[in-house]
Amino acid sequence: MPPVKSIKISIPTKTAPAPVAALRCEYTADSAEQLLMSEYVLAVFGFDRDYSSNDGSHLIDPRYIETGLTLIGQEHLREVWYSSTPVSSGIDADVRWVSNGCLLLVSVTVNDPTSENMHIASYQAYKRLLSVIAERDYPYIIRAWNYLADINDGEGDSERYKRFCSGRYEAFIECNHDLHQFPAACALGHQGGPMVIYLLASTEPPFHFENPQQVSAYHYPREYGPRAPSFARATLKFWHGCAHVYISGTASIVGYQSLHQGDVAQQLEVTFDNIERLLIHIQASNSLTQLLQTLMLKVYIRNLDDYDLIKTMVERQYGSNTRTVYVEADICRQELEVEIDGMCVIPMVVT
Ligand code: 3EB
Repeated sequence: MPPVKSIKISIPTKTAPAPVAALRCEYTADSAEQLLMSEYVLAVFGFDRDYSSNDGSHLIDPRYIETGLTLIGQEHLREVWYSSTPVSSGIDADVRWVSNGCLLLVSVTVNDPTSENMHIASYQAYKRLLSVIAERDYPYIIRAWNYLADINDGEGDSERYKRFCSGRYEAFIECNHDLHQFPAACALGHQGGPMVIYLLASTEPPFHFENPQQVSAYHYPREYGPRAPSFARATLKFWHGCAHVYISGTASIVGYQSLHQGDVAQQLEVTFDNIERLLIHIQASNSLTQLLQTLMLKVYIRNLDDYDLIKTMVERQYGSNTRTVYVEADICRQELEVEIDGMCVIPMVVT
């Protein structure tokens, strides 16, 4: 892989014709059933774990992924990914997949593992996902999403998140995955139900980035668990006519330490700062303002009581027009109250 420094991106000053992106992401109030009628819909992500608003017919479609997360302040919103070309989909050995020629999305849903089984469940889920992306010739992972119940249950090394990290790490290493090729990711706790893991993979390699003011997660010290978390802080992928930046779950961590325990407002300020520094680091000379206009965010909130404050601060930081969903979720470190992930789009000409 070429060194990251060799990429030059410049945003055209004149308005270029709108590129046809291989992948376009939105939040929508349209029903999953309606969306999935289109062969240009790659995936629909539900925040609706009791399926109450749907008749259920979409659940068998491999393009439907229920995150198990619960929305705050909004109802019946889902995330939809559109492809510029018709997609094909199927199920291989319990792995649901959908592809459009340049990208492959794979997902698994595993009955809520017991704490004792969390390590092996995570290992097996990742092994299955990694084998399907290899067999289907989309070997490069761009982004991973991990949602599991009761993520902070268990003391010390027995915490479910730490066990999850061990299984994931072992699956990656067995597949000869290099630390520096770990994808952008998030890992959050939902309020119960199956563990859901999905990966976005591609035929061409992306570029992974670290945050200059954070220790790489895969180098976290031993006190954070027997196996460090396997993820990059952000991943840049060139699609046709644009590039996407996938921002990993970002929280109030500087170096490797959590800051401002018990103070959600200060934690959020550090999170904003981390996202800004990360984007500046990736963007180098380009306009951050322009990049921020394309942001799409998920805000994970541990305590519902913090929603109003967090929403006010997020809207002040990114503008009230920024596409955002707020969800109830446990952050993987007990002392963290809030985490943000998302993506943004760089329209570009490569020089
Ligand atoms: C952190 O920065 C917060 O284990 O996949 C963020 C993103 C976090 C991804 C993961 C965990 C993960 O360490 C937690």
